[in-house]
Amino acid sequence: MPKRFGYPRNEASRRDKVAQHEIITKWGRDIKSRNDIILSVGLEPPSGNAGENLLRFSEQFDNVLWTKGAPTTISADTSEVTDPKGGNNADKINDAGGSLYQGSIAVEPLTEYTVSFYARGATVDPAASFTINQYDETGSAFFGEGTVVELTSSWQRFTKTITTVADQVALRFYLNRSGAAGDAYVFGAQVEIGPIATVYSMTV
Ligand SMILES: [Ca+2]
Repeated sequence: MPKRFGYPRNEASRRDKVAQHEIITKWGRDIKSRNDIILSVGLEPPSGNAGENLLRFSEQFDNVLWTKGAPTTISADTSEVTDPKGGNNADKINDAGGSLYQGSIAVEPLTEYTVSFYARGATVDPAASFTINQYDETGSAFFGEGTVVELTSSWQRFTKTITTVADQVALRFYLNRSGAAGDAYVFGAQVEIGPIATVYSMTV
């Protein structure tokens, strides 16, 4: 039976987590009543309920903490598109194929985490796509099913909930573009504990 949350031992912190869990759970039910799938597109949570974003450099995919698998290269802060927050902080992923990941995300075994990111294609036809992979860095292995998301010429927020495997203490946020076509734009990646994506929280 997967744990939904690993509560810290500190009592004040535990109470905060419980309160946050109640908010998140309520919002999660609202989503699931409309859209009972692990992948949600274009849904934004109510503001002010941000979970902790476990990623670093959440909108700086050019940073060395993001590994670029060939032939992927990044054009940072492109002026070709306006990012979902109205700025020019979105990054362009050049070329189809390749991969983009950030590793060493500390997690607890058998616990739900939700990954999310904003993306859009540079062209609609052929549509660009990503596969959201599940990767256990502790055991150096993919697990479970990857989820393919199709991009359009508009920004969408994609989310996927992953339950870590036994003994797993490190996860990768892992996007694969194998078989994809076209360039793509990305922004605002997040990994957080729990079964839903809360409001995006930028990290450096
Ligand atoms: Ca950027």
